[in-house]
Amino acid sequence: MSAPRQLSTETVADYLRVVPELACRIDPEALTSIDEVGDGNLNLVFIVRDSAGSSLVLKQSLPHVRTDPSWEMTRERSAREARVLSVHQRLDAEHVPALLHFDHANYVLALEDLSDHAVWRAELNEGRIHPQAATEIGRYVARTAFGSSVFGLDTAEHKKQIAQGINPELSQITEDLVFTEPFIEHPHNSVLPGNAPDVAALRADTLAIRAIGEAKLAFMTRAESLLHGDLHTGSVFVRACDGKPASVRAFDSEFGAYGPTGFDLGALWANLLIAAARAAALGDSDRAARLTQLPVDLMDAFEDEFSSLWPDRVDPRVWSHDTLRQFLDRVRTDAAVFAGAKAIRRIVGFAKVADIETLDERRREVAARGVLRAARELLVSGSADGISRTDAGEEVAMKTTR
Ligand code: SR1
Ligand code: MG
Repeated sequence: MSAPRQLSTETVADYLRVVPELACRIDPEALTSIDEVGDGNLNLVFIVRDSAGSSLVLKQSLPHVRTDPSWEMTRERSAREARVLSVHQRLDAEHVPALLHFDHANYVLALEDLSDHAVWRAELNEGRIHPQAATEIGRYVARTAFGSSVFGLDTAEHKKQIAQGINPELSQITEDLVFTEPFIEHPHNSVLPGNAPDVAALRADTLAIRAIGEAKLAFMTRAESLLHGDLHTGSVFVRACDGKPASVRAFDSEFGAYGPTGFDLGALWANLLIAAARAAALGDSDRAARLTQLPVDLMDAFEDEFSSLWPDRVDPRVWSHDTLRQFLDRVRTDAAVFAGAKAIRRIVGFAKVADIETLDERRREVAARGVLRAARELLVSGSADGISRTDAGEEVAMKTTR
């Protein structure tokens, strides 16, 4: 087997010439632009356009973390992403980019070009909220969760899907980076000197340590549905203008694996909490208050959509309305707990977020402290009470404006 071709802006045209499956999508002899736009931690992303106005995205994994070449990482993550995306596309095509082709030999996904969309995190950081995105992502999680769970698949198919859906290396990264490293001394961690006492308090907090341990156990053992796996605001595209229909798409599902359904919801919740902390730190309490509403919208939309699918459950003989209610209550609690875990990792651990990092040092320290305190409450209480208009985001607003 030959070595994978390495894509660059210089080699994309040659690459396209040898992929017949893409010949009807784009003309390699008439390319007008090839832009490398990857801004995540891991991969190369090229937007390719031709003179007929066609375009597509080529995404290629590297054998290491993009931002740290000494950190080796399996390129099989491209195959995991292609698989998760194709399952999610079947279950909810409205909320994911179309997968046009997957070239396993070269670890290249060809994807629908969504460059008329913007990354939600960037929009939030510019003060544009796109509140409908929380509702749409709630629906996306519901449809993909129901359709990949025992409720939506017959038992033999479900077992096959779980076996095919494992993602050991990237799941371990989440186990380490989210559920372990922020709670111990680790070279991946860093905080401002002013936040060191906040982190020390968290690590000395026996209730927080117990809760993160339970959350890690749940993440590692509860294979409820095929998760996106990394559903933060930087993994969501939004389009809300230009005369085109509104559109919200979840992309970048390379961390996808079976896990607890509340994990994806918690990931988004955490990043909305962080967005609220940024707004509060900048003195915009109105925007902070509006952002605190979004986890409510997210969870409500998830529940409404999941409930609407419930009549199609595989086994209505024993899965009653009570089963649904108990399941939804547990997902709500899980989402709160995972939101706490995911918010803490973005403040303390590897892979920080622009929402906080682009603040000046004084505001960053205050915002980080607010996020850590709110996240600790979510993590420890795991309470659906946390999802209210006086929820953790507002807590952040209060603490960061004091
Ligand atoms: C080494 S990967 C670091 C982080 O980037 C991704 O976005 C995931 O969140 C992962 O934890
Ligand atoms: Mg990513």
